[in-house]
Amino acid sequence: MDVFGTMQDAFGQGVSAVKGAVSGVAVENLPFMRGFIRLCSDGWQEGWHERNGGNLSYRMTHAEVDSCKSFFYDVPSSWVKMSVQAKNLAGAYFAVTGAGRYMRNVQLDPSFNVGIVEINAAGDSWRLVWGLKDGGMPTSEFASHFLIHSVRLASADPTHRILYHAHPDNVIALSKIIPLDARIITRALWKAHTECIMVFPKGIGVVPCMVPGSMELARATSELMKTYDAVIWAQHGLFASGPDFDSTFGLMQTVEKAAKIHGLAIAMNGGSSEFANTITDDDLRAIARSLNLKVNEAFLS
Ligand code: 2HA
Ligand code: ZN
Repeated sequence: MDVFGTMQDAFGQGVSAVKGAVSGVAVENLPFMRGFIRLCSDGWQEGWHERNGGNLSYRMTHAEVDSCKSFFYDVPSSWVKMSVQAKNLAGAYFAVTGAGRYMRNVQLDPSFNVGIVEINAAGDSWRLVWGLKDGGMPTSEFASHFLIHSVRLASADPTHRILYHAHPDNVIALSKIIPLDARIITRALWKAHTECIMVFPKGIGVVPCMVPGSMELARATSELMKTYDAVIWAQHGLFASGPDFDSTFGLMQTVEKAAKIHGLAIAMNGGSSEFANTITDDDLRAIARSLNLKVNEAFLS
């Protein structure tokens, strides 16, 4: 499905060149964009972003929008209607990686690989106001990002401004060998490493293999992101949210590391997941108690 509907006409109006002499700190050097760029580079270094794999979006604050405005295009792109609507994102601005653009290149040329889009008053269309030079548009997963930002803001956690999608090897491998059940996967990951229950006490959701960029995937993920801070896309990767770039990247890395440890332990154990030693449910409860964590009790035995 074409999420963006009228895409072909979207840039009919053309996009003006970036403004010339302007005062203030360039968009690329503002703290939020530096954090954005660093996460893209770190994800690339981890090997999670082959080719144009993965994407990132950030819901900007009013102050950040104000500090960028003098750098916005004189003539933004035309409005592009989406197949989704979120009234609570009306007037929001997002920094977002571009469809078909590479995480590997973000640091070298932020304004080519990243854009800032504004959402209209109806909450159903976007237009490009900065970056994504040469006719770029937001990631093919923008429908997922958009719906999940809406869910996070409305109920799950309004402090979560960042959504990050990556293709970490061990998470994808894990999704080939384990039942696609949130409780089973969460327990395997919690028991891989004592850190895990501290980092994702609500657990990890999972959706079966679905068409990348599809509305089906966007809707299924946004439903699960009412409950979880991270959702595995089986055979594809991981979607994670967080309040800042460090914790969002850290969540991605922690889940991936746990999946790796789980797989390594199975390999060391001759293919069996009946381990000689493991983290028991009592151990998990003790960790949760010591840190006053609000753990998903349904995932404990
Ligand atoms: O951005 O990762 O899921 C490319 C993808 C699609
Ligand atoms: Zn992907």
